[in-house]
Amino acid sequence: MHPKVTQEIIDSYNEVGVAHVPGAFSIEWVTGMTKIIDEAITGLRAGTTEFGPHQTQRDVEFEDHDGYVRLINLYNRVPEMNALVENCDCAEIVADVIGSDIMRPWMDGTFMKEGVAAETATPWHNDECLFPLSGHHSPSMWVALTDVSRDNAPLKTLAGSNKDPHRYVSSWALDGAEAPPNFHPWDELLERTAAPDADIRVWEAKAGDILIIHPKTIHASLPRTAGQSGRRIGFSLRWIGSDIRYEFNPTAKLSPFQSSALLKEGEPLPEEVMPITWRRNSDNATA
Ligand SMILES: O=C(O)CCC(=O)C(=O)O
Repeated sequence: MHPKVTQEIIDSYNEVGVAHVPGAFSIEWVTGMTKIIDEAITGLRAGTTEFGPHQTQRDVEFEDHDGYVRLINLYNRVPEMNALVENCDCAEIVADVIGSDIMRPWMDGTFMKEGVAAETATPWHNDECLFPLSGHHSPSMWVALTDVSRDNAPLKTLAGSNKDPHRYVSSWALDGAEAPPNFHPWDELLERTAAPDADIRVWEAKAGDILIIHPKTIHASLPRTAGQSGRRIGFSLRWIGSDIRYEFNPTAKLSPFQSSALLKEGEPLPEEVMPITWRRNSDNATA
């Protein structure tokens, strides 16, 4: 087992749907990742950087308003970002927490918050509802790239939602798609988070900490209310582990790839488009 992973951390993942691994990344790593993200955002804001369509990778999405930057799918377009992740031991940390024997990085999101507008809050959702996948090994590895105190837009989660037997029809679902019978309405998800007895946990973090979030865990963020200048940056990388299979989801907008031609129902995702970057072996065995 990786030395930063304890049984208590694994139990937290299984019980409440989030594992907090303090100090998973060094400050040098955090500084390097922040620089890459800053360069991309500066270029996108100035119009000097463009990420055009890609043969296999999904489009880069960039939203920038009300003090909230949402930048999706940068990971596979920026080799330096890829190298930073591959040359550290985060895949092993996540694998040990979720109990996977292989790991493949999938899609990423950067969530940067500046100012104190109410819009700096991320709305309640879970990630799984948009995935055309079955299995549990598709967590988010959310990295705090700044300190994230209570007034700096920490993540909040509905404890235990990771154990939901059902899925939800996302508010971003494809229009008009007929959901399978085990999908529940989105309003139910929102009602659960607003219930007086909802077990809501708030996850403050230090720069370099990671939160490993189960794909079913219902989560959101508080708004940024910090009086000081500065910002809050979370970088979230979704991983695919051993138990994930392709499962057609008529409501899903998120294909793992730009083209679905290579995906086969009930089968693991093909390695030629989503390589396995970490495997359990005798050096990193969990026993
Ligand atoms: O950092 C945030 O505010 C949102 C992160 C998030 O919702 C996610 O990674 O799915």
